[in-house]
Amino acid sequence: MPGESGRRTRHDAGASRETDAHGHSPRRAEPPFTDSIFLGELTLKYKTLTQYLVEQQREHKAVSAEVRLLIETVSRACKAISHAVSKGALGGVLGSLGTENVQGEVQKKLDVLSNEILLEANEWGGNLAAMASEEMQTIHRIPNHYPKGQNLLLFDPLDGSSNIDVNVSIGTIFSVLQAPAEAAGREIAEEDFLQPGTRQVAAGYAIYGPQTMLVLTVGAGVMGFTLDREMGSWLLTHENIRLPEQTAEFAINMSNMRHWEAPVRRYIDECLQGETGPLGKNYNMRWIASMVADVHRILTRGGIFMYPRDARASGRKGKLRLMYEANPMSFLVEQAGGRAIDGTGRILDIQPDALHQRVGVILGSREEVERLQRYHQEA
Ligand code: AHM
Ligand code: MG
Repeated sequence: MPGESGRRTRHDAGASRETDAHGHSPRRAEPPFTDSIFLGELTLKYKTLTQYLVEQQREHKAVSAEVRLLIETVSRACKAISHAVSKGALGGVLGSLGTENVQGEVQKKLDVLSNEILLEANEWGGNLAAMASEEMQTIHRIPNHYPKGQNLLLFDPLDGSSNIDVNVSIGTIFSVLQAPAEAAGREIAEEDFLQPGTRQVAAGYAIYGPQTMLVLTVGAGVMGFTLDREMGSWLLTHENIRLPEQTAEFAINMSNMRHWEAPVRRYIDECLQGETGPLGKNYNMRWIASMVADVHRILTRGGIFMYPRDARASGRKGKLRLMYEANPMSFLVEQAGGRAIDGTGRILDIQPDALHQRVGVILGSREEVERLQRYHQEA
């Protein structure tokens, strides 16, 4: 069988070999199928991120030219972060820096490096008004010597960074908003970022795991691109990711159980009762402690992820940050057919009051999230 594109693939190699009258192959060997031919096939077989974005801009009007270029720049920065992450000890990038970020968390060398990579890559492109990051106290305006655009970029440069040194999947999360009309002609302020998640024009994450992937939405479904490391291209390998409506797999940090609110306790208690309990099925549990990896699993095979608010003073509003963790992930999950709530309400509807605001997060397969929402309403 020739390859789909009509070109030959590795698999074709034996099929076309001529035989002599005795059924033996002639001594002249076929030219070997080199890696470059094979990789060429790969790039032809899959759509690239650039092709996908150009189509979304031209045919579906789902992205503006500015946002398209912005996503391409973010994705290029993610390639550089992926490279640094994969070097590990050899790159001298493991370990802590001895500093704390605005949340009082110890910064890893790779947290800071990833933040710098994203800032540098995005400063000069002319499509941004300002950026905000988990690793920076306040917003980063585009310096005056660069042209400015209409968009606001928010990111968690390296989420799950407690997992860096133990070689577990981590990732970059990003969200794109537009500067409000009233900001035209003046300096962008932190308040201009305080928009509900429903206003996001794009969101996504890059996951640095056994494969490096970029999972993206521009409001037209969720697309997964795998990084072809040899060619340096993002290839569309997971088109229109959909989340199963039901699940029997939950993700939560069980060590916080004594602090949970009653509705979360009730739900987990019911899951643990298995098929003889009220939910009538046996549940499995997974907790990677890396939101990108947990959400990626859920987008791939369903499930429910919870980092709920709890009774601790520190947990009262949840652990995860609304603007650059919960909102982009909720946008992706909803675009894939799932749900995302803070307990009683939809995360994307929350009007933020601070850049680094925390929020309870419950997201994933529709039926389970709706069940938890009912439990919160009944409590
Ligand atoms: P980070 O942004 O400082 O890495 O914190 C966020 C991470 C999430 O990726 C993950 O879901 C959660 O923290 C894990 O927290 P815990 O260690 O309490 O289980
Ligand atoms: Mg984070």
